Amino acid sequence: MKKIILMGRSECGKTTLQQALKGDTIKYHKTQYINHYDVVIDTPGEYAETNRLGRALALYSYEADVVGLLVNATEPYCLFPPNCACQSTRPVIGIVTQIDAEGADVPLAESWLRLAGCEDIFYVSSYTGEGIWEILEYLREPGDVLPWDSKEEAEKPRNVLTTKANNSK
Ligand SMILES: Nc1nc2c(ncn2[C@@H]2O[C@H](COP(=O)(O)OP(=O)(O)OP(=O)(O)O)[C@@H](O)[C@H]2O)c(=O)[nH]1
Ligand SMILES: [Mg+2]
Repeated sequence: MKKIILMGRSECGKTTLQQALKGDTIKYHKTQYINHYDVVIDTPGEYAETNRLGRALALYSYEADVVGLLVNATEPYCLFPPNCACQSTRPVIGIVTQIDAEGADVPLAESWLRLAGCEDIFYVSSYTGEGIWEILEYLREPGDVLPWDSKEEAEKPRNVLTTKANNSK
């Protein structure tokens, strides 16, 4: 698999997407620092929100094959400046997350990602599994065995154990 680094503001769904891609049960976990999970580099939203910390993201992007910029479909604004994708030395894809959520405005999120310079854009719900297969297919390399054998398997609704709202920790 190509290694992907996920970037986006806090609560856009990076950690949940990483769990959904791996077929794990969804459990809320606030990302505190940059984590490598096999082929996914999960980053804290604060790193994208804070100029000084953003440099860590730039550095870590060199360890990835692909950069994924995430925008939650319910977000009222976008962090990514126009054409920021051209600063990357890696291909940059856009990922619209939480497309199942109430009030999701997918075309608006997509337009922000296009403005940021993303040509390939994916649309996902880590809860329902929609769009997960397309991302796995994009990341797949010859000889890879995916956690799922088919689109139907990959896009089954996930078991959501805890969310930010009901997380007791
Ligand atoms: N409805 C819906 N909620 C989601 C989805 N993905 C994530 N969430 C919820 O959104 C909240 C934040 O998700 P996280 O994956 O922790 O967000 P994050 O981008 O990793 O946040 P930080 O670690 O703070 O940077 C959690 O309560 C998730 O359960 C989705 O596809 N649909
Ligand atoms: Mg996280």
